[in-house]
Amino acid sequence: MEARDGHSDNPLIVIASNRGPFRFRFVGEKQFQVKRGAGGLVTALSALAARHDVLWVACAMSPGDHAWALANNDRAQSVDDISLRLVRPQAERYDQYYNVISNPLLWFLQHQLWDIPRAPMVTEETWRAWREGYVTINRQFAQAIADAVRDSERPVLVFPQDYHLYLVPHFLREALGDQVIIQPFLHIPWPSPDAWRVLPEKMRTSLLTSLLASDRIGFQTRKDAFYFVQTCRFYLADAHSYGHRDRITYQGREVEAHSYPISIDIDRMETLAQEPETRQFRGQVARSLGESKLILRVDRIEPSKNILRGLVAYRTLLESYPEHRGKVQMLSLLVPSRMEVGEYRDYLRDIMAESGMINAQFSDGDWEPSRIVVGDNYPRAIAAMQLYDVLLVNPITDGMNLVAKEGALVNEQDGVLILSESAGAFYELGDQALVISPFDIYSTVEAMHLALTMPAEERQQRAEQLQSLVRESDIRQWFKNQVDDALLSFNNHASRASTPETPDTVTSAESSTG
Ligand code: GDG
Repeated sequence: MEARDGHSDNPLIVIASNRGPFRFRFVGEKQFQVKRGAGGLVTALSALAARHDVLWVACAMSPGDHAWALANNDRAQSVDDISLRLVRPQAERYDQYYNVISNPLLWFLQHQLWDIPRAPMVTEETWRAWREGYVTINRQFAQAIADAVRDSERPVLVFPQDYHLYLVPHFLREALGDQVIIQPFLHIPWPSPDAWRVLPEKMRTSLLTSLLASDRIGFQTRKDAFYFVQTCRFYLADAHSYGHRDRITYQGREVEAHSYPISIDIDRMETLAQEPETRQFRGQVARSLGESKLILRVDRIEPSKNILRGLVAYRTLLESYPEHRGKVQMLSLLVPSRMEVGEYRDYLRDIMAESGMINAQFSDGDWEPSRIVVGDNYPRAIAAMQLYDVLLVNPITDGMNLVAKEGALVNEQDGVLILSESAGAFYELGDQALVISPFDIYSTVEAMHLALTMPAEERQQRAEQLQSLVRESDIRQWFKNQVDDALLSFNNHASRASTPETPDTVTSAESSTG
C-alpha cells in the first residue's frame, strides 16, 4: 500500500499499556499456558494485526508473565499475530508506580475523589515513589520501545495508553527524536486546570511537558481535550494555543488534543450474548427476578462509579413511591477491584451495609428489594444487561463508561438508561437517556420512577435510538481513526523534512499571547 506522498503506508504500530493482552502461566518444560484478556483494545488490535505489524509493550505482572519474559530473553515474541514484549519492573518499583502514584494519586485526581481536608498527603514516600517507581518504569517502557523500533525503516506509530504512562512520550522523544509518531490515548477524564493544583509543581510540569512531546493526544471527549489545552496554558509559561481550542504550541511543537470516543466490540458482544453460558445465566437472572422489574447496575467496585448514591436513591424511591414495593429489584453486579486498598474495602463495606438496610427496611420475606452480587463474571453481566428495565449509570465522573453502550446494544426489554451527565457516554447517548447529576439523589429517584412508569412506546423509541447510536461506531473504527491520523502526521513530518524551512515561523518564545 502506498501513502498519499509516496511513503510506505504500512506502519509498525506500537501499543504501550500497563496491562498486557495476555496472561501467562508456566506449565513446565519452557511451556506456557496463554490466556487472552477480555479488553476491547485487544480486539481492536487483533483486527489490525491481520494487516499491520503490531508490537505490544506491557508490564509483566504475574510470576508466569515474568517467567515468560525471561524465557524470551526480554525480547518481543509473537503471540496470536501480536508481537509482545513484557517489561519486568522490580516488585517494589511496580508497587510505587501503581499503588502510590498511578491509582491513589493520578486516578483520584482525575476523578476528583478527594476528601480534600485529609487527602492527598504528598509525603516523602510519595516523592520517592514518583522518582523510583513512576519515572523508572516509564523510562523502562520507553527504552523497551526504543530498542525494538530504533532501526525500523517504516513509519513507527506509538500509542501509550492511559495515566500509568504519562512520561513515556518524554523518554521516547529523548531516545529517538522525531523518528516516531507518539500519540497517547487517555481513557479517563482530564479535569479542569484547578484540579491539577493538588499535584506538586514538579510532577505536574513533568507530566504536561512529557505529554507535549507527543504529536497528538487522544481523549474520550472534546471536553477532556479542551481542559487539557487549558491546563497546559495555565501552568506552562511557554504553552500557547493561539485561539485554538484543540491544540497547543510548546517549544516549537504543535500538539493536537483530539477526541476519539471509545466504543465497544459490537460483533463480539452480539456473539457473547447468544452463547450457551450467557443464556444459562440469563435464565438464572430471569428466574430469580420473577415478576419484578429490574433496575441494574454493572460496575467495578470503585468510588468514582457512585454505587453508594445509587443505592441511597433506590431506598428513597421505595420510600417516596410505595407503589414500586414488591414489584422491582435492584441488582448490582460488582466486580472486585483494588481490594487491597483500604478505601476500596471501606467502600464495599458501606455498599453492603446500605443494601442490607434496604432489605431490612422493605423486604417482606419473599421479595428481596436489593441484591448485590460480587464477582468477576462477564457472561453473567451480559445476561443481566439483556434483561434490565432500567440501567443505572451514575458515575461521579467517567472517561466513557462502556456498560452504557453494551447495555444499549444487547438489552431486549426496551430498557431505559439513566445516565450521569459526567460520564463521557453522555455526549453520545445523553439525548435518549434520562440524564442526572451524579450527586443529586432527588433527581435520580425521579428518573428511576419515570423510567419504571414510562409508556411502552416511548421506551421502545428511546431504546431503538440508543441502539442505533451505539451501532454507529465500533472499537475497530475507534482505533483505525487514531492510526489514520497518526499516519497523516508521519507523512506531514516526512514531507516537511524534505522541504527547505521557511524563515517566518513564529516561535512560542517570541509570542506573548496564549
Ligand atoms: C476505563 C474508564 C472507559 C462487567 N462485568 C464484568 C466485566 N465487565 C465489563 C463491562 C465493561 C468493562 O468491564 C468496564 O468498562 P467501563 O468503561 O464501564 O469502566 P472502567 O473499567 O473504569 O474503564 C472508562 C474505559 O476505560 C474504556 O476506555 O470507558 O471510563 O474508567 O466492558 O461490561 N468484565 C469482566 N468481568 C465482569 O464480571 N472481566
